[in-house]
Amino acid sequence: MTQLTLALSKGRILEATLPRLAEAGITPAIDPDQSRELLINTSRDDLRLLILRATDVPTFVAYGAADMGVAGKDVLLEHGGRDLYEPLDLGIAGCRLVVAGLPGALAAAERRPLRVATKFVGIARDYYARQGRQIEIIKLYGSMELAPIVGLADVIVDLVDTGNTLKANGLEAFETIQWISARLVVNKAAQKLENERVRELINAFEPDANG
Ligand code: PRT
Ligand code: MG
Repeated sequence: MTQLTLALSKGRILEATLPRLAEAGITPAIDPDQSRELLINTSRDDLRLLILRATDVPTFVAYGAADMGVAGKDVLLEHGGRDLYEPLDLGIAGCRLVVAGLPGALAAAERRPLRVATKFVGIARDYYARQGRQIEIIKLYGSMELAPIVGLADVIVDLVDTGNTLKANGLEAFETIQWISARLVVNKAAQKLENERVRELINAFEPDANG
């Protein structure tokens, strides 16, 4: 029997996903957090895990290099979600995508294009295009919170959970673009060709399915 491959990322997604899998009787052969191995077998002979960078999960699943994956809705929106089914909202790793900045930042930029620093370039462009607001995007890969403080941007588009990071940097959230949670995604071909096993795994992920 061919193995099904489930793509996960270290950090929040793995932390929230492993307990779900454990409830369904699926445990990794080695602890992904303690290991540098990126391909990990599980207690089920027909299922293995791929440990990826969070932003790469939809790419591996879309190309069929993984049959299924768990990724944040933010990552899926930014990827575009083509060639992916999204059958299940896992309700884990929850947060909000927000526009944030120093107090008064929006008013200060009212008469010119808004300078937006973010790693979510696609999401930010869509959001402001829908409002007909002119913007200038500054693509960053991390530490977005710094951008308004050092005058690199008027606002950031970033994820917020507790709000502690914004607060610690003197920023406030102005607008919520979208509520975010982690989703199970499935490769379209795998959904057809491996329908039974894929459905079984989707069921295993449903919180109520395991009693
Ligand atoms: O970290 P890396 O660059 O490798 O990749 P990644 O940031 O994409 O991965 P990871 O594991 O950090 O996040 C995976 C997914 O978790 C994201 O795609 C989101 O869907 C989800 N998630 C949930 C979050 C948060 N909550 C969150 N708080 N992702 C990031 N954050 C950041 C936030 O931007 C802030 O900088 O965590 C920091 C703390 O947030 P506060 O508001 O609690 O202070
Ligand atoms: Mg991170």
